[in-house]
Amino acid sequence: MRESTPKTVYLKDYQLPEYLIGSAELTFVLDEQDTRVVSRLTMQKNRKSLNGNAPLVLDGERIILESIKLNGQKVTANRYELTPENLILPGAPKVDVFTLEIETRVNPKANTALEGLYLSRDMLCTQCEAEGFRKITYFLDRPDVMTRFTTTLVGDKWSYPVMLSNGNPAAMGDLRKNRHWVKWEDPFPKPCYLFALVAGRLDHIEDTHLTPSGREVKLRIFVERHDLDKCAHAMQSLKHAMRWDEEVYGREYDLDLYMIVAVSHFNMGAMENKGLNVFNTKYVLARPDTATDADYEHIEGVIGHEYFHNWTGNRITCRDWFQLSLKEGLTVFRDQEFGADRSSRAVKRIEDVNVLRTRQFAEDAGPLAHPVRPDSYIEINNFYTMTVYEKGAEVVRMIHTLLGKEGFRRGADLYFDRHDGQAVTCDDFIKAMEDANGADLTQFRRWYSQAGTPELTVISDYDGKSQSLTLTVRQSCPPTPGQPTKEPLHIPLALGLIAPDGSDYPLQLENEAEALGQTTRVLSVTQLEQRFRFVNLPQEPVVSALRGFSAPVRLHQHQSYGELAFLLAHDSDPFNRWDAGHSLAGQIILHLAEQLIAGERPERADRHLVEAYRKALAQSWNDLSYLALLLGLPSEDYVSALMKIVDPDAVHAARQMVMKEIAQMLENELSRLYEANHREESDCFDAEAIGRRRLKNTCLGFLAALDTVATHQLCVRQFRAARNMTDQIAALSCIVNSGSADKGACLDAFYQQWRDEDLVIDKWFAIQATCHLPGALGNVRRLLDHPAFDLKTPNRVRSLIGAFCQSNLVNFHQSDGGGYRFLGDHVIALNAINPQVASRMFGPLTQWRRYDDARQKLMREQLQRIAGTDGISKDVYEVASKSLA
Ligand code: 7MF
Ligand code: ZN
Repeated sequence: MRESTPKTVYLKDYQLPEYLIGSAELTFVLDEQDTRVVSRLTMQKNRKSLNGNAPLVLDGERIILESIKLNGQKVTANRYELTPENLILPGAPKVDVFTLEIETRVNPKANTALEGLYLSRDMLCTQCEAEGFRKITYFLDRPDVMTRFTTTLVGDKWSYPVMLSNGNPAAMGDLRKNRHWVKWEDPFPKPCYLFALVAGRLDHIEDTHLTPSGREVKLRIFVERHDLDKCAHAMQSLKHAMRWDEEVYGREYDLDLYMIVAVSHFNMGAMENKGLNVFNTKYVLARPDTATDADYEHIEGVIGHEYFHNWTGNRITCRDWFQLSLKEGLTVFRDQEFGADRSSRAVKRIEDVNVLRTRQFAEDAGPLAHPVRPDSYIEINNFYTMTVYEKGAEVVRMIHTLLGKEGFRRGADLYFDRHDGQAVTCDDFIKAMEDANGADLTQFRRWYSQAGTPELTVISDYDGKSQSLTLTVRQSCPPTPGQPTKEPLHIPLALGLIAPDGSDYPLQLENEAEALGQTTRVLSVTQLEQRFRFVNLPQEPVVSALRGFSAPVRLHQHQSYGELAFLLAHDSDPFNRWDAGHSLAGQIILHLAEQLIAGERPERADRHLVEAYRKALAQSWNDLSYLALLLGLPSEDYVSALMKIVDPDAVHAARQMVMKEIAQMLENELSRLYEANHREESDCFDAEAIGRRRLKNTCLGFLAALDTVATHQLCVRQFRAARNMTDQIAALSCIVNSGSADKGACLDAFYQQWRDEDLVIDKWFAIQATCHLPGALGNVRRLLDHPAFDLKTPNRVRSLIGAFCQSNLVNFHQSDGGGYRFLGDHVIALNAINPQVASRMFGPLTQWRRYDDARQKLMREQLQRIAGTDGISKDVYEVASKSLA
């Protein structure tokens, strides 16, 4: 058990900092196991703070204090106090401005939590967001303390030929004993969470970007030598992102140098440290034969995300961590739009909504539900959530929808102008949007403070006599932890009405003189119940509601299979068109699952789906990625979310049945489409080639469900001939999930081919971890002993343990609880190594209330076991205790 209950931090307790740090001159004498840090801080009392005589309380954890000097005078041990989390000078300094010089030591090699200064292979690197800087030196580790940093790195020339930090290199020189030093200056004051240093034997590629104002920016991507041939795509992505921010937001980069470093040990995706982004190798390295099309897309997205933070996060930062969505929601919205402009807008939107609806909706319906701007936390690292990021992005998107493109840009301009160089709140952002547009977002603000996914019910009533349609729209929001009741939200509801011939009606509300020619309207839903009456509709329309997924809500509409098939065939809104098919397939799978649960033996699925697919396959399409999405069946996650009590076996069996039935009924069409789009090409990455591969591999997935010798051969043929990773991995995945006799040989061949490429070996682990056949857990357990597996490497942990627990529902939930015990064991093991990774791993257990009694009991047992373990971290404690509450 924990010795004491960790303390909760509340938004309502926010107070201005009592001291500020104008500048920090840091010197690091680098060593794997004993790095010395000398920090010279220019400090002052904060005139805005109410408490002028507060003691000086610095944050610091797991560091060894050597000495302190105040204004050059040594502070003796009786004049300061050390706790596990703070260094306290009880008597406030008499003067308003003073210097503090602190010498400390840390051990990067012992730091398996990968927060603060740590070792990734031989490379020293840092991760400071949110509160990692306090593991490097004593400081005011809060985002509203913005400091000008100068960093001098001293190290061995052989071990650390490259030594990087934020800003511009200012000076360097040699020292005795084969050592050298480099001094970096960052002219922009920043919170310490944006500090970074990297040192190691690194190579780099270089390019330049010319900004509209004529600044030539050097772009460098640093990697280990053997990865130099996998950086080109990341560099192109960076250049595209820079151009996009100039064109769409009028924002350009502000230093002469932009550096990205790829490290193989990293807790998350990447980090936007000023001028020195640190990335998980997964989001930098790509070569056609090692990375899939999806990897290429993710790399561009993450490079964009971190680059866009330079304005939304770094130039303007968060006042406190409750405001995290100020930078993250906005930056995710920006990276989503960048992706939409770079490829297919419809496909990007569908992918983003899929993530939101399966992962964020589940979080919002579970014990860890919290508002986009949380009210409290125990461990801030647990609040880098789907809600803060993805729902936060949807909230920004709704503002964009309500104000329009130009209005949103005016608001953004005012926001940048008004708050540049400041640490601000979500409310400051909304205020800028309001002020620039004369808009009133008072009610809209509730999206930031109310948790839970709103339910929106749309009922339509057509009256032939008056040729009008009345829509009744109701909203409600379920209770969430700490929020039993909710106020109505301001929901932008985009919709269209489709005539029987498939064309959109021009929309005219009853109080309007004429239709304005618009076929999609955004209605503002603000009350619990509201009516909208559309007129001039000679025939009964089909309602296409929530076009483009205009609000993060659960939409309830009574639509027949026939209506859904009609929308799938005709909706002019590509998102809704896809969603109609998805929802049709989802309901048909759900119905089958319910029949299976009731002990019936359904013979076949409803014909609407096969017929709708047949129609889609007969059409000609420009955007093949879109067609691939249209044909893809909803995930087991999505179908599970539709059930009151989730039965993972039934969901899996029903989905497999539908998969197989489509393959049987449409085998010729799917085979033809497969052959028509199959090429053995290695390095073609235009949208068309990507679309072809996506469609072809979707067809292959269906055909493989037939599980015949012929389909085995088809997969093995593609696997052997593949010259790009997309085709190779798609084929291997089909093989692993089939009864193919070549399974073992293909897995071995793949391993031997790629044994030196960590990121590809991650795929090898993940593909086995997500195999839906019986026995997967046993295989996963065996793979834990594989020489390439390592609990200290987060990517490996995620590719084996994470993939099994999050993406292999049928095996993770096996009824004897083996999957739960497996996860329990590893959360406990990881807790001692890396609390952040441990705590992010057991999401699936927190959803225990959604399962049957037997599974609930087994899942709860594991949560209790975790919560009761000695030495449990704050991270894991918070998630376990909240999900049991
Ligand atoms: C795209 O947000 C979208 C989200 C924090 C770490 C990166 O830039 C970040 C960092 C976490 C979870 C998701 C993302 C990031 C982090 C992320 C990355 C790319 N400030 Br934790
Ligand atoms: Zn971010």
